[in-house]
Amino acid sequence: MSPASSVEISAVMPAFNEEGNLEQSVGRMAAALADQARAFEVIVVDDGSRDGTATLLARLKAIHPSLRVVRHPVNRGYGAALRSGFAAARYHWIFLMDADNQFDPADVAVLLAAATDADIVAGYRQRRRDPLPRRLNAWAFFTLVTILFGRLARDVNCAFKLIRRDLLVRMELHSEGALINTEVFVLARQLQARVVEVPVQHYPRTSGRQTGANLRVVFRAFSELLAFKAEMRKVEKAA
Ligand SMILES: Nc1nc2c(ncn2[C@@H]2O[C@H](COP(=O)(O)OP(=O)(O)O)[C@@H](O)[C@H]2O)c(=O)[nH]1
Ligand SMILES: [Mg+2]
Repeated sequence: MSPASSVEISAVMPAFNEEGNLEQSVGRMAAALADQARAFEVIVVDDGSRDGTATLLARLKAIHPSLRVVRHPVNRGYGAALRSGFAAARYHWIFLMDADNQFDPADVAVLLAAATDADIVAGYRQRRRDPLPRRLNAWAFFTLVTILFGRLARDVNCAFKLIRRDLLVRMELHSEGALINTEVFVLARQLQARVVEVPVQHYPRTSGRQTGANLRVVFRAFSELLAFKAEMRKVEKAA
């Protein structure tokens, strides 16, 4: 038994049109958690996928009893998907990982090794394996977030982190889109949560399409960001 095997983990994996990735990412996640956790569930949030994702997930449920599927009838966005996954989660730790095989779920061991005195263990990508336009866009967003909110984390949008569920339930999260990670860190700071950061490996996407640099996604993230900043100003003034 590994030293981490007393933990209970709900993995939350957002998926939009990931039929080429889910068999592998769900299989690897279930295997990693069977190895590392005393109890676990794998929650995939199918955010209105229009490819074969829903059919594939139904088939995977027969193979992996730990798999639970939450489905949005229409696509709502990354933040909405995470919030649905968080709401469905039952265990002590929530383990966020994207469904696109850009992370290795076995690296959860690296997060767990740092989890004892933490409320959030946030991975940061040592070397980000994304195309240049995606990295530039991420840099611009990260810079703006840092100007508006100060330093939150080394890699705010890294989709590989452990969050205590009892912390998450105290957060009123509203993001529908990619702002969700910023919202989590800002509220974590308000709640004086303990955040620990650890380096993790990142891999190129080999199947399906990245949407993280779509203009619609980017525009929504920026408009949510400005609205959230205005909201936080009001909260600070009232305090
Ligand atoms: N729920 C939801 N998930 C999405 C959406 N777009 C992408 N995803 C998922 O979010 C993860 C990251 O998406 P990706 O396009 O690879 O973004 P990037 O890695 O940040 O550039 C993947 O697991 C996608 O399936 C969306 O509109 N809704
Ligand atoms: Mg990705």
